[in-house]
Amino acid sequence: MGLTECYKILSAHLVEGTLKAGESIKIRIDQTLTQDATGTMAYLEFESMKIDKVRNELAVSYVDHNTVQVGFENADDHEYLRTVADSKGVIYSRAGNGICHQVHLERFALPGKTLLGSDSHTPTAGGIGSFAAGAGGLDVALAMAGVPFQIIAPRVVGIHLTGHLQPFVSAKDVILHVLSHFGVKGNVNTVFEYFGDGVRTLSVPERATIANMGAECGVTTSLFPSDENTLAFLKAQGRENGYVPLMADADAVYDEVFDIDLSSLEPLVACPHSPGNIKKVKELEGMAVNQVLIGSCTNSSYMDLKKAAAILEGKHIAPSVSLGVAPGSREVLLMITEDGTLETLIRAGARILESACGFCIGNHQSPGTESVSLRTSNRNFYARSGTASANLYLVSPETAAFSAISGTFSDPRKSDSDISEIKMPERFIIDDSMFIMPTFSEAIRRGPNIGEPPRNTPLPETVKGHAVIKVGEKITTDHIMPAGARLKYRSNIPRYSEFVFESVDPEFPSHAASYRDQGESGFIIAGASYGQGSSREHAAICPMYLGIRAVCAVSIERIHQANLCNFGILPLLFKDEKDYEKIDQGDELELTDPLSSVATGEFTLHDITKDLLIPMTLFASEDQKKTLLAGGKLNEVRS
Ligand code: MIC
Ligand code: SF4
Repeated sequence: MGLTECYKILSAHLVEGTLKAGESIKIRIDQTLTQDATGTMAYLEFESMKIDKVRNELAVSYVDHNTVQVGFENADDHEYLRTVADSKGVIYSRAGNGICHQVHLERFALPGKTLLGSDSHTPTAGGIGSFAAGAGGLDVALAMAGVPFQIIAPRVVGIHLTGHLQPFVSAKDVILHVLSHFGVKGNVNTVFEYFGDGVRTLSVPERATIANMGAECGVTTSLFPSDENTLAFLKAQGRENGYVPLMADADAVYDEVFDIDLSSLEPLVACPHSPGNIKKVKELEGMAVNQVLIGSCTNSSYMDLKKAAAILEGKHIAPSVSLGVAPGSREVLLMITEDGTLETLIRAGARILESACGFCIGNHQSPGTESVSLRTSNRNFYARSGTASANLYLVSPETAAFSAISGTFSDPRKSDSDISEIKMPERFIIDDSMFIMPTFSEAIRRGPNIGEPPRNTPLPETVKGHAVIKVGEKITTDHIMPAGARLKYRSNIPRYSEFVFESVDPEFPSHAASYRDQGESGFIIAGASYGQGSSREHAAICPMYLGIRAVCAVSIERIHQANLCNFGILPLLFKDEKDYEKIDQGDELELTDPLSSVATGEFTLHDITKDLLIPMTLFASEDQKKTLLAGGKLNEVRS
């Protein structure tokens, strides 16, 4: 039986375990990337391992999330990241060089390689044929230390593409269509692998858009074949030496196949407050739009901006609309400057924003009260924009640009512009001067906001306390640990912990801390798909700091589950989902004999208030069980 592309890459990197869907395996990681918001913790953790320099093939540290610099914290973090990169052998991508995933795709990602990044959109590099996964900072730090990465060998869903996209229908519409079918939960330990004739009609940046938002389905990664288009992209980046052809065998068998006829797709939109809430643009036509933002690691490539500019050319945005454009990288910015696209955008009324995450993470450009914001980014979670009452809609650059002109939701197929000639250039402008190569000569500099990552205590004999919070399903890491204005505290756990569950229950930090200070263990009770969204390990570290010892949920997403284990928080699943209903916030809870329960994986949760015994399953691999007993990976690697 032939192999899928996914299993070809995994078997070339397998270090431990059997390559069979559902089995726990360990793989060698070739490349790593970090970004500044998760990177400071990752490098502090790496430093605590007392290793002189990184041991994987390539490690890159990007600065793209916290570039607002209100106050000293961001700049101090950048300086720490620059100096620690220099001393540990990491390439440093300075602020201004662009968004990690866009820049990595342009300058480093290669077919057949494994890439681990401390950001959930690392799978963007699947567009070029890398097996690229997101992880918490500690797992990336370990990969930099040369430690193999543990995953569950995935089931592979083949997404069979035929036909070709119609004018004004875009790669974003492909992934929104995938989201409408697979949804945002229930896809853990799965890889989406694209194949079929339709693949050849998509350029690498278009494939990257599709792979990027596979993260919203919760899959481990998404993969495209490496073919003549991959070679063309690598040539245009002056990197054709790294090309290897790679695809599934003709007789490869997928666990499931989903067919998409690209010719039949039409412009789609993800409606508030979930990327899985999909409608057709034409269903919303006429609805007033207040803000349009084009950018983010999903849709900020050169062709994305060229297409948006072609639609805007000779026109002006509606008076009621604010249009912002953030080129994904300095390369994209140089390209659009040279060929006049930038001027077209400016003349149409666009506000040119920094090549960074910016609006996508709620760092700026918060929309007005109850306003409608159209964005080309990938997440429209509640309150992520910084304005809780705003409604965020995720669309393609074509839909965004065309709607900005009329000030209402508009189907771009009605545009009179011609975008059919916009193709990938044969050569991009290559200027690597914003990468700093390590010299191993700098002393590491730490500002006052930068503190040690806290350690948990080993799992105690008694885990007894209260249900500090009870939340529903699809709780994202943005609900748990807000970003935006709070991002600047990423390197300061005590301060950042004051904002845990800020948009859900602002009293949570004080309640949790007061239980903790009385010597109790805190519990979080949650519905399905807890911890979806980002890789931020702070969504585990900060609750841990506040005394949380167990998350009892209907289901937990992959990266968050790993982060919980890494910091010694027990991820427990209800054996019978209906038991979730029986526990109330504030109930007194105890885990019966936690130490021996870790070994068996079978726990009993005693709801003392209701006098109920609830069976739970520990959601952890054998290695993770050891980590949980030790109270987290930092205790393991330091001992
Ligand atoms: C995101 O898009 O949510 C982020 C911000 O890039 C996160 C990482 C973080 O929280 O720092 C992610 O996707 O992992
Ligand atoms: Fe940055 Fe947004 Fe991409 Fe996250 S999703 S890496 S915040 S651009």
